[in-house]
Amino acid sequence: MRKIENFIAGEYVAAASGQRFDKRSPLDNRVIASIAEAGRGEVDAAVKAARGALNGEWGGLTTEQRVELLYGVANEITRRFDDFVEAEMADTGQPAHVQKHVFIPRGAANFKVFADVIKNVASESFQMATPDGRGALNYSMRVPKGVVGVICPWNAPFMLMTWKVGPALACGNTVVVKPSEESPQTAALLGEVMNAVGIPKGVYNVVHGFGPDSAGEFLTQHPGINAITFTGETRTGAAIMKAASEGMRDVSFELGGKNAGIVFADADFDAAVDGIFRSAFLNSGQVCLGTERVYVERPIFERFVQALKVKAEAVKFGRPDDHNANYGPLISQEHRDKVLSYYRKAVEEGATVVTGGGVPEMPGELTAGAWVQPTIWTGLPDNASVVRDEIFGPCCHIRPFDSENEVVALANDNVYGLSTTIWTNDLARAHRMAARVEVGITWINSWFLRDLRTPFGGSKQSGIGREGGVHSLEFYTETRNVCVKL
Ligand code: NAD
Ligand code: 6OH
Repeated sequence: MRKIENFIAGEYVAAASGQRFDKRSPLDNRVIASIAEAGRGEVDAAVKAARGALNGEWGGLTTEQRVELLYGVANEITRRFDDFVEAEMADTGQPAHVQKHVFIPRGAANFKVFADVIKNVASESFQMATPDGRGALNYSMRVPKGVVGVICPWNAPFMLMTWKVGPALACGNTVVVKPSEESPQTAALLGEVMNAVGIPKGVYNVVHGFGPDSAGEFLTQHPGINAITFTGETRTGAAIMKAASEGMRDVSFELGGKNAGIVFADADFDAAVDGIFRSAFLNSGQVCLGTERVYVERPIFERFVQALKVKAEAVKFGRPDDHNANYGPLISQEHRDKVLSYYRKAVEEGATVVTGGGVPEMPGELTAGAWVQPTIWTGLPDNASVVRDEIFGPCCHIRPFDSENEVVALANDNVYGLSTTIWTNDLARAHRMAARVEVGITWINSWFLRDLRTPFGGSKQSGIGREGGVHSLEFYTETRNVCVKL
């Protein structure tokens, strides 16, 4: 069993209270780690360390020096690749191939890409006339916001944490990170990387714990935090926004989704089935960008439902390092209870269960894990809770549609607006749809293709602000104007 400590001012430290909590494996419910729970004292020490670094060595570095250090972080993550893969697999139970090909490489890229972005930022300047005829020069500079609180979810822990820590550090801030209580290990491991590379102590700090009345809340309430960036549930975002209003702290939120996948009859059928399958079931459906509502044009509806069913029934459950398996469990028993409650609700609301709806039979100790079947429903009314709520599990409801206008209205009839994936070979229609579906991210004939320079974020209740490329600078820096009399 691992012991995971807080990481404050470059040192691994337990909580002064001695308080710890357990992390259980999603595979078999065994306790795999004991984690130090930060109290107000540890959060305060972490914020002070972050402020000290900002006012000390880190704050005095040039952009070029920071950029070199961040390249070093990316390289060191790559050197310790197997350790990150192993830690993330242990916390999430998700297959090795997803960690190796998607999530962990993205962690390294998040440092490299934002180092590149910051190297290439230009600033504006204006020459102005003055009454004495000598004139003045105005120029702007981007300065760090200060100490940034980073609060993260469990579904793609390392990728989503570094997506915030990378740009925050590139812009010259320091951070205090609160990883999810369900996925503390890669955030802890990143501390070793920071020390190995020579990132000054206090630049990167990690406090562990829960949300309410624990490290999450203590961090968001701390007056020494200048801005808060959060990925997680919309409800949690609302609580954090209240805390941030004290002291007028800025927030950046990536929140929930109930994303629509839209398939027109003219689409490349096999590509659409593959794309919707991936978008609904990757990471056992625990992806904010995932598709839980699928709309299929009527002429191909039945054929599409059958094709998706065949793929869903072909998944092979098993341990992340089992080469014969390709499908993992949910993150926890608690999350499984939530997902299974929606599986029951779907039946109560009148769904036809096309496939799944329950728990797969697992061998031996895996019976105690958080496994659920990929599930497909049809036949639900548009106001069913299963069609409206974010479930965050491996499931989708498929409904036929007859016209472009109808499917736009259906897609937009939800409080969320994170992303959509649209499948069609009609170019003009693809662009019309892109303009009309109310989301922050639209994929045409693709899904989860990510260029890290592009704006990323949600509309409606799916978020506030955009991160990615230069958009991240809007949040992680402030612009200062300097006026020089000539
Ligand atoms: P969550 O909101 O339950 O928890 C996220 C983090 O917030 C955790 O670290 C938690 O401990 C902390 N937290 C909880 N209450 C808090 C409080 N009152 N104050 C401060 N911190 C608090 O979310 P989750 O269950 O970990 O993640 C799943 C959710 O995240 C889903 O809704 C999913 O859609 C969303 N998500 C969104 C994106 C996106 O980019 N839009 C990406 C990934 C996940
Ligand atoms: C949500 O589960 C996945 C979010 C993805 C990103 O934040 C990203 O940068 O690709």
